[in-house]
Amino acid sequence: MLEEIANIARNCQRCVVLTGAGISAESGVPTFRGKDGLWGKFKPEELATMDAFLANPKVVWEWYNWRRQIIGEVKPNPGHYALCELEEMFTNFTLVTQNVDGLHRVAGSRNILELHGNINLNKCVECSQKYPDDLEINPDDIPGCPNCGGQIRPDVVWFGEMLDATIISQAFDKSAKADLFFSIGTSTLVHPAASLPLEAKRSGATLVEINIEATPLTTLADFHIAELSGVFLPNLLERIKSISA
Ligand code: BJW
Ligand code: ZN
Repeated sequence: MLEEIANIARNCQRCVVLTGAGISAESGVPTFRGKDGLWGKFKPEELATMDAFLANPKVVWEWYNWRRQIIGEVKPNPGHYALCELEEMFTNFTLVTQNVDGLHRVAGSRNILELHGNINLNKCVECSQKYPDDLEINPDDIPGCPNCGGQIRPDVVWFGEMLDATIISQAFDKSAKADLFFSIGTSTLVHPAASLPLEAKRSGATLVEINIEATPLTTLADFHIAELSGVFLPNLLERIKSISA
């Protein structure tokens, strides 16, 4: 399969990659679902919704501070770095990520669409004014917005909230025009992100899924690679390079 995908990639111009929590798992960032997932210990509707925040901002902030600490200590892994190099091999390349950890940027990827925000940024719950990423939040004493007095929250997209309209529309546009689409380390359960590979496939792209487990996308994908992304992606990169050499 490696050989076949590398050959297809050589002949494609417009590549879109969708990543999820699985690509950062080998860096030590917990995923959301699955046996070691965050949601095993916490219910998403108790933490990643505005209702949860309004009901118990202290618990929600404790959870985000815990995740910020983990993310602050980890580094990109070979999967992230392979995607940086892959970016240079296509005329048109877009990296769409659901991750809020910023590791693609740290690794050096350039053309990134962050669908669900960035965990290190903050905004006001009332007026949406953004606040700097070095603002440490004490869950027992959450600061008020200097503009309006509203509470400060993480600048991420919670369930029931709209994604940034420009970013999601760019992601759909690129997906519809892609000739090659990779879905990497995502359970493809959360919409609208989960619709992107469907859009690409509908428009004729070759669909490659890299996930250690099967997902709702697996039966639709042209290829399912049940390997760690941090192992498969560097191998794929080397194979593509050897074809072009
Ligand atoms: C590896 C690996 C390794 C591990 N190598 N693989 C249409 C149909 C049904 C429902 C909806 C719909 N449209 C909207 C909805 C509602 C909702 C939704 O989708 N619900 C579903 C759960 C049913 N969507 C929304 O609410 C979205 N908003 C919206 O649509 O607005 C319009 C609207 C407004 C009002 C009413 C209705 C509609 C917003 C979704 C926001 C999601 N937010 C979160 C939290 C972000 C902030 C934070 O991080 O705290 O985003 S939830 C969480 O899930 C996070 C993730 O980005 C997202 C996706 O998870 P991901 O990345 O796929 O991770 P996992 O853990 O699920 O999977 C990891 C995978 O990796 C696994 O498969 C492993 O096997 C694999 N793996 N190691 C390769 N080394
Ligand atoms: Zn405000």
